Amino acid sequence: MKVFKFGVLPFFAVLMTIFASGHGAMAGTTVKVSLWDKGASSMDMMDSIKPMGMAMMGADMTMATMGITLDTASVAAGEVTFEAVNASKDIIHEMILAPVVDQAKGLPYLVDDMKVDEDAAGHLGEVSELDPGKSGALTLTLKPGTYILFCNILGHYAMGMWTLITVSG
Ligand SMILES: [Cu+2]
Repeated sequence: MKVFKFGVLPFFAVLMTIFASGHGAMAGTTVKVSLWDKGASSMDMMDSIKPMGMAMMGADMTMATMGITLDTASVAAGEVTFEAVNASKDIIHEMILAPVVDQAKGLPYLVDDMKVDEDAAGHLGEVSELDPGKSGALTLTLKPGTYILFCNILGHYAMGMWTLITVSG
């Protein structure tokens, strides 16, 4: 019996690893979210460009110096995990999810605060304030529809830091 004692623990470790990965595969879809910017000067154009939040007038997204990029534009309804990475070298970013009620109207925006009104936007969850290089995850059960992911650090939404994702039934 002594001979087996040494073999039991590694065997258990392998078994647990298989169980854990099998469980993960059944837990819905994963979306990889990159929160990026073009460096510390990304906010410099804040006063000279037109705001680039969703449906903001005159928005030219090609001018964006920060943004959110997803590895997929659509997912199936059900459990969805957003794995957010702050790819910036020097700026804090975050990721907030909200439903899009009317793409033409955009999100309720607090002009003086330079932020989206998160409560009025129907905020569903977030990975808040990630330091450069840090990551975090958000898991939600989503119904079919269009959703927006945005960063609500002061001024970032209007600088173009948002993207859409479609959840299909
Ligand atoms: Cu940001």
